[in-house]
Amino acid sequence: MRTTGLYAILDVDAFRSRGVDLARPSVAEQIAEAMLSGGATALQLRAKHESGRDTLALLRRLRPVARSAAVPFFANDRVDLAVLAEADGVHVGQEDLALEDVRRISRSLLVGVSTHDPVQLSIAAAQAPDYLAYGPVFGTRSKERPDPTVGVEGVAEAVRLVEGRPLVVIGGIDRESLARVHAAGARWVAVISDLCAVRDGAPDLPEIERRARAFEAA
Ligand code: 3NM
Repeated sequence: MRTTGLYAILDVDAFRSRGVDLARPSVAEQIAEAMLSGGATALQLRAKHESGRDTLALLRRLRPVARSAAVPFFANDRVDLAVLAEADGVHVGQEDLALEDVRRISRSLLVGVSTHDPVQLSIAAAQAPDYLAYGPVFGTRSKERPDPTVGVEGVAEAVRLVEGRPLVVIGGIDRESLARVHAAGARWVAVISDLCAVRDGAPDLPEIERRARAFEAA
């Protein structure tokens, strides 16, 4: 797994709030293709308010898209859905299953763990998940009840703490702030909002690809 560049998150609510319904035929697939054509090194489906059944259907639609691009595909929160959809991995938060329990369910899934302060990060790092996530770096509107922002100083601290383990930083990162995040030592950034280009009620696919490339090329 390449752990640099852009970790693209396709978020159902973020597109919905911009008037785009990912359940419509081909829409989710086209957005994912645009993100991957732009060079994203990982793809996650995030569906915080969909039913398990609807989320699984979306995961199954996106599974082949990520596979064609040979990019690891992650489900969010739900280990059961990751297994059923044959995703490559699952991203778990502090209130989801613990890493050791995810591994009891599946030995082969890649596992990423969300952390939000140095203590959580150190504890998670000691368990050696496939990657660690840290944030929010900046203010974000994509998460309900986000933890306090860690800022670029927090990114630099996280880079030191993980001692070379794969780290993705997240939260309010956009094309403008990217350089500061890189300067703090981060090499892999996860993004929702700044990839959500929508025009006339439809995803602006060339723009999504262009934005993904901007993160990837930086
Ligand atoms: N997790 P945007 S911040 C999903 O702090 C998520 O762990 C966070 O979206 C964390 O790029 C966040 O729109 C939202 O800010 C990221």
